[in-house]
Amino acid sequence: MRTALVTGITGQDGSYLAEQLLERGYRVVGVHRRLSAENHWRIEHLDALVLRYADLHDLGSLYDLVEEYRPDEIYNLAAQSFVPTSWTQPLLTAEATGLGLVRLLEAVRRVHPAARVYQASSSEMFGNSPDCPQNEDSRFAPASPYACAKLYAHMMVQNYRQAHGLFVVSGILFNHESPRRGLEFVTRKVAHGVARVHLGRVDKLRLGNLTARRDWGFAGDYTQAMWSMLQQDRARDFVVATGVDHSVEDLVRLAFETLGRDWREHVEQDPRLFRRNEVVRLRGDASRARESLGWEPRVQFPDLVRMMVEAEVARLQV
Ligand code: NAP
Ligand code: G4F
Repeated sequence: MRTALVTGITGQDGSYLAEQLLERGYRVVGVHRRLSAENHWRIEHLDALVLRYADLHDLGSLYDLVEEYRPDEIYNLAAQSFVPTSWTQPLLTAEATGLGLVRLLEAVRRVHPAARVYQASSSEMFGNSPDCPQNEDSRFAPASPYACAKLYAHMMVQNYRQAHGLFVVSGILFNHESPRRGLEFVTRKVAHGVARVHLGRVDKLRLGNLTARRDWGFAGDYTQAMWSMLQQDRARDFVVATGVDHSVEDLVRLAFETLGRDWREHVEQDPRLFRRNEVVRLRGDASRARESLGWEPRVQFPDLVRMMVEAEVARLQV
C-alpha cells in the first residue's frame, strides 16, 4: 500500500485530495494542527484517514512524521492562504507559506529523500505580470506578501530539485473553488450571500472590486492534477487553469441569476473591501498539463457557480 502525507488536510484541497487518494487505495496521513476547537467539517466523512498533529512552523513535528511514515508522496497544501490576511500578518505568512515548505523539504532531504513532493504554488505569483495568459515561463510580479511567500517557496522547489536531486514539483494553480471553499473567498462569499438573500435573511451583499478578473475552476478537478504530477517520470512544474477568465461582476450576475434574481438590487460595493495592490487579471495557459498529464477541467464556470449556490441554499435550509 502506498502512503501519502498531506499537509493542509482540513482545508478545501486537502479534503478533495484525501478522498481521491483513498479511492486510489493509498494510506493517507493527514496533518492537522492543534486548535482550541475542531474544524474537521470537510473531512469528517473520511473514516480511513489517519490524522496526526504537526505544524509548518515546527520543524521537529514535520521531521518526526516523515521519519515515522516514510511516505511515498507528500503534498504540501498547508498555508496561510488568504491574500488580505497576508497584509495584516506578513511575517506569519512568510513563516507558514514560504518557510514552511523549506522545513518540510529539509525533513525530506535528511530522513527520506526518496519521497516525491508536491508544492501548492499559486497563480498569485504572476501578480500583474505583463504576460497574459500565464504559463510556466511567464514573468512573475508578486503583488502581496502572500504572493511573495509563495514565490520564495516556488524557487526553493526548483533549487532543491537541482541541488539535491529531490523529486519535488510545483503546481502553479489558478483559483479553484467548491462548496468546501472558505467563506472569506469571493466565490463562496457570493454563493452564501445569494442564498441568504434568496431565503429572506438579508437584503444586501457587500463586496469589493467587481472588475478584477480570475480564472476559476473546480477544486476537485485540480487535486487530480496534483496527483498526476507526482506520477510522471520527470519532476516538472505545471500550470493548472481553465484558460477562461471572468470578472467578479460576471460571478455575481450568474450567481443571482441561478435563483432568478437581479444582482443590481442586492449588491453594494464597500471601499473597505478593495485591496491595496489589486491583481487585476489572471488567466492561465495549461497547455503543458493538457499535453503531458492529459489533464482537462471537467467543470465549467457556470456549472461551478450553480453547484456552489445550490449547496449554500441546501446548507442554510437544514
Ligand atoms: P485553505 O482551505 O485555506 O487550507 C489551508 C490549510 O492549511 C488548512 O488545512 C490550514 O489548517 C492549514 N494550515 C495553515 N497554517 C498552517 C500551519 N502553520 N501548519 C499546518 N497547517 C496549516 O486552502 P486551499 O484552498 O485548500 O489551498 C491549498 C493550498 O493551495 C494552499 O497552500 C493555497 O495557498 C494554495 N493555493 C490555493 C488556490 C485556490 O484557489 N484554492 C490556488 C493556488 C494555490 P487550519 O484548518 O487548521 O487552518
Ligand atoms: O476569492 P479571492 O479572495 O481570491 P484571490 O485573492 O484571487 O486568492 C485565491 O486564489 C489564489 C490563486 O490565484 C490562491 F493562491 C489564494 O490562496 C486564494 O485561494 O479574491 C478574488 C478576487 C480579488 O480580485 C478580490 O479583490 O475577488 C475580489 N473581490 C471583490 N470583492 C473580493 C471581494 N474578494 C473577497 N475575498 N471578498 C470580497 O468581498
